Amino acid sequence: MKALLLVDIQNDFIPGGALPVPDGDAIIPVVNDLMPYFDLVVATQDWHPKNHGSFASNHPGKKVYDVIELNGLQQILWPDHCVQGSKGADFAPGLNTNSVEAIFRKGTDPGIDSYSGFFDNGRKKSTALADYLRGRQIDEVYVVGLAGEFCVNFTILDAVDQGFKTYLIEDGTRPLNKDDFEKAKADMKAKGVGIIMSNEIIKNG
Ligand code: VGL
Ligand code: ZN
Repeated sequence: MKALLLVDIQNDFIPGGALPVPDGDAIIPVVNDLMPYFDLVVATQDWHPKNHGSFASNHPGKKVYDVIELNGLQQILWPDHCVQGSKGADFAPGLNTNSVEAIFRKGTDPGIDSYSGFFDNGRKKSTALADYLRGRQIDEVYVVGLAGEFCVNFTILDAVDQGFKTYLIEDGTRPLNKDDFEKAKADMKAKGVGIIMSNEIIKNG
């Protein structure tokens, strides 16, 4: 069985948001068109408390994109984004959420960031996404969302690690930085991830 996993398609990650991914909103029609071809659609939501340790605003003297050590892990400092209950944390307008059967929220612990939809960055706490997928007899996971080299990339690497046959649908994502995304894709390929375009699903669906 095949699942489509929507990673962080939220207002703050599209143009006009707090941490906008260039052209991020262009994925929305692609993602909507893909949904009917899957046995299951699930989503993740970046969902930070205001005092989250990844926010530069919580580290006096530091600026956005500075790198600090947060509880023993390297942490890039971000603008405040996806604050729990804020407009920025809502799903992006136009995203069809009707067929989303479950939402996994991440980044809720102020002391640690969580790029992957499966685990926090220290791999200490699971979101139970892998068990949920297994419980639904999923063996193939197709990933779309934002941002390509961060949450999409780390979600994909954990999906592989958890034993799922994993695909990146390339026109269903956009990166913050193109060069970093190219490196991430090479890493994914080396780990056996299939990199495909949405028309390969839609035409064969
Ligand atoms: C993300 C940076 C910080 C993402 C989330 O969804 O890629 N990036 N929080
Ligand atoms: Zn975040």
